[in-house]
Amino acid sequence: MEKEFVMIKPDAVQRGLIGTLINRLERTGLKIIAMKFLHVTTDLAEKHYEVHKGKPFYPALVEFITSGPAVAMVIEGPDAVKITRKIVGATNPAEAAPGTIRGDFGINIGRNLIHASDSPENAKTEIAIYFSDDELVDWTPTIAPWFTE
Ligand code: IDP
Ligand code: MG
Repeated sequence: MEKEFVMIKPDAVQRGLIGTLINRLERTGLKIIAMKFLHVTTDLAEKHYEVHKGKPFYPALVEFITSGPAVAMVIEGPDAVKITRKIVGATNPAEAAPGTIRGDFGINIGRNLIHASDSPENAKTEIAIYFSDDELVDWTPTIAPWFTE
C-alpha cells in the first residue's frame, strides 16, 4: 500500500474548504491514516519545501504556508500518490483541469489550496517531517472490498 502526504494549505483553511477538500480525497476510497490541524512553523516549512530553496517564489511560499493554520494528512491506498495528484490538479490553477481541486477552487499559483507529495519517496520524507510513526493509524474500513478487488 502506498502512502501520500497531503496538506490543506492556509488559504483553503481560511476559506472554509477543509471539509470540501477532504471529501474529494476521501470519496475515492483512499484511506485517511493520519490527520492534524496545525500552524506550520518556519522550521517545518523550510524542511517541507527544501527542494525549492533558492527559487524566486521560495520566500513567499514559506511565508504563505506559515501564515495561518493548515491541515496535514496521510492517506493510503493503491497508487495513492498518482490518484491524489490527479485530484489535486496542475500546480497553476489556470492550467488545472476542471474537476480538480485547483481547477475548481483556485485562480492563482501562490494560492493553490493544497499540497500533495509528487512521489512515494518524497511522501515518505514529508510524512516524517509532520508525523511520528505512532501517529499513523493502522485500520481497515469495513467497506474496503467494495473499493479494491
Ligand atoms: P506542486 O505543489 O504542484 O507539487 P511545486 O512545483 O512542488 O508544485 O511547487 C510547490 C508550491 O510552490 C506550489 O504548490 C505553489 O504553491 C508554489 N509555486 C510553485 N511555482 C510557483 C511560481 O512560479 N510562483 C509562485 N508560487 C509557486
Ligand atoms: Mg511539489
